[in-house]
Amino acid sequence: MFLEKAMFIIGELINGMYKNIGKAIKEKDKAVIQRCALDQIKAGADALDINCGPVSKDPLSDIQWLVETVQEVTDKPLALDSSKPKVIEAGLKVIKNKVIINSTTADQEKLEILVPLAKKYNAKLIGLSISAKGIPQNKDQRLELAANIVAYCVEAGFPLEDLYLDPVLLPVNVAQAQQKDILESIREFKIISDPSPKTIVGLSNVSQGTKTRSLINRTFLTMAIAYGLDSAILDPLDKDLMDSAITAELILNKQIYCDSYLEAYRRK
Ligand code: THG
Repeated sequence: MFLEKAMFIIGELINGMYKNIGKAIKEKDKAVIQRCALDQIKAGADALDINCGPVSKDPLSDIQWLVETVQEVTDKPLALDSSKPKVIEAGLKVIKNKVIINSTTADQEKLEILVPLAKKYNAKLIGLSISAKGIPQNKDQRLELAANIVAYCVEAGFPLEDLYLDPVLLPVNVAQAQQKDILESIREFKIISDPSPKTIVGLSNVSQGTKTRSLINRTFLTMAIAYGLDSAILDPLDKDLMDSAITAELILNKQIYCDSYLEAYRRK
């Protein structure tokens, strides 16, 4: 049976925003970081996001320490997550595993640095459909910014199959009227060019500040998968969330049904 490619899952938990990780970075406690890496992989993560968090005093050296610490226990791809190109560049200097640059915006000054770096390191690149002017308020603005990123990559000879466009999820409790437009952007990003770019979301953004986080995350993810989502940054330790994702893919013929398909996925 021919199966379409399954979703690419990036574990979000190595992020200094989480108290335990922030503390481990400060104290250079390798065991906490390595356990967090291995737990996420065991739960089905294909790659790991690496983010030193908002309070890091020395992000250039912190990201290098995180990358080296994680590479001691896994050869899965790492997503270097920072809004500062200098921090990403520092992480790239010590990378051995496959790498994803997370992320560029549609701003010229970021594209100029990050697209050549992605080429140099053979990295996949996440492009956020935002700019210094702010977060778009509708689908047309998201598409315009995404198309700018695609055009830059074409011009620079960066392969579009390695570009992941991110509409940037907003919390449903503050931006409820935007959610449908965000879902539709996922479908429309795919038809900006041929070959298609890929699509990705940072899922947990959608439920920030709400009281039913897990339910909102898995419902949004299921719907986004129906709109053609290729990849997500999420908490793979949320078993209900992973089960929903695997089942949505089963319905789309991206997983083979057997009575134990959930267990079979985790043994992949
Ligand atoms: N797109 C891309 N990358 C991203 C994001 C995105 N990287 C960062 C973020 N968004 C995705 N990762 C997270 C990680 C944690 C949370 C949300 C998104 C989160 N944290 C808890 C909170 O803020 O409530 C922290 C709780 C705690 O301290 O335990 O929700 O959109 N490309």
